[in-house]
Amino acid sequence: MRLFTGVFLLLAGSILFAEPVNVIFDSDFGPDCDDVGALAILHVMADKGDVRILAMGNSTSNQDGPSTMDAVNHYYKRPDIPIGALKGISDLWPNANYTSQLSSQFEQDLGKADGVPDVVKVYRKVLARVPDTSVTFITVGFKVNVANLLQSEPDEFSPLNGMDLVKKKVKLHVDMGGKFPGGGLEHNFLWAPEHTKYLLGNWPTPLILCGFEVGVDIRTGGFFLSDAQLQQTNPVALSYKLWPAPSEGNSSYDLAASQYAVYGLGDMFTLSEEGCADVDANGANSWTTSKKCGHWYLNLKMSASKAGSLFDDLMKETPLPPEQKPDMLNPWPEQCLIETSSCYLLDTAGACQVSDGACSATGACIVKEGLCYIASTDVACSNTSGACSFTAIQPQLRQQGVKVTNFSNKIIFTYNPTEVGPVDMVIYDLQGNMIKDLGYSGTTGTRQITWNGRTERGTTVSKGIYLLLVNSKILTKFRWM
Ligand SMILES: [Ca+2]
Repeated sequence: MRLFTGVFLLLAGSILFAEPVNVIFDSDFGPDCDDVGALAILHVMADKGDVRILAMGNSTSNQDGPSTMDAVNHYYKRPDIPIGALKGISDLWPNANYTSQLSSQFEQDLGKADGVPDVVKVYRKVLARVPDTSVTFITVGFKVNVANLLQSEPDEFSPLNGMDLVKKKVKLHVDMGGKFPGGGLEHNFLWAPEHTKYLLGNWPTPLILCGFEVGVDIRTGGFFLSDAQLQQTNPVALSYKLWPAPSEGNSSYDLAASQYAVYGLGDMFTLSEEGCADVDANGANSWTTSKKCGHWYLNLKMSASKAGSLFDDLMKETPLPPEQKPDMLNPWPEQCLIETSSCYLLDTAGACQVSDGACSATGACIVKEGLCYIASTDVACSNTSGACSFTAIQPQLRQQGVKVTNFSNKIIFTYNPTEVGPVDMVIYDLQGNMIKDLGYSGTTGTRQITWNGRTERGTTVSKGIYLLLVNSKILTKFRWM
């Protein structure tokens, strides 16, 4: 059984959030129009200052899915929200009734999904720069993206793998899928069932499941169907027309999940006791209360008609102009840039950790004349004043790093191995030619190794970029001046 500190506080109803809830919205644009409705109400909640939409991704293979999201974001005057596309799978609901028309009729600037960034990269980049345990994931489609995120490797955005990055940055996952408590086949779980199983078996934060039964009778968007004028100006209205939603309104599975993610239980939901959801090879789900694995499911407490009216009221709101939007002030400004002589490079992509005593950060960086410049977009800053406050360095990563100090006629590498034994330390040029063997054998502890810029034969190297391999891993890339 996994233990979650403070989980009961987290799950308690009627929480008044002083700060907007930071969400990443993962959705299957195409198979239903309630995804469009869910994104619409999230935008309206953002206009009220209750949520901040950090990023979103599409979990279908639909080429127009991401740009349809972008069209909705443009309509709500948040055209710059990062959007990612599913990569590597071409047959997961590639067709839909509304995406192609919305994408062509309304303003968007993404184009086809093939040209849209990989959703896993988009999520990793955003997660790397936000404060710890500050993000709520909303997954209202297939589970491919979140499962792939969990299994992602360290990259230019974070030295953490996907599991550790999610553990560090995400506080809660609200997932629309499955049927509870009886179980059965449900759309979001049964497509790509192996990804569903991976998510349910491995997600490291509390997972709140909003099952089929919660939203099926909450009917919304019926008012869009008879308003031809609105369908010309509002992509949400047109999606309900083209889907087509039934005249009594469309089921609101994804709107219900989004409502919970932002407002908690409120007077709309109650929560099951903790249990464990699973799926079989066909994606049919089951629910076991005797096992505790950090899963809970929602029950609809309010009448479906009242919930539907509340959602319809949100979808009828006119988008606020940008200057009136309370969420538009970026709480993690990109102008944060620190210059420091203490630079611990982790890989050739430039991921590094830096510290100047007051601040520290992890992210992509550039080494120039012995100083380390960290790319601002990868820094977690907790205020808007321009002063940076960074997440703490992880000591074990720092210990394994190499410090580079560059002088005019020599370079000093400071290495702090965590294990006793030989240290292979070799300099290569970018063509892969070995330049100098600096290896040594010794105990743990800080060791400084000086290189005078000469090859094994004693000739001076030309100016340029070189690589330092330590124990078969490229630990730093540096410039001989
Ligand atoms: Ca959906």
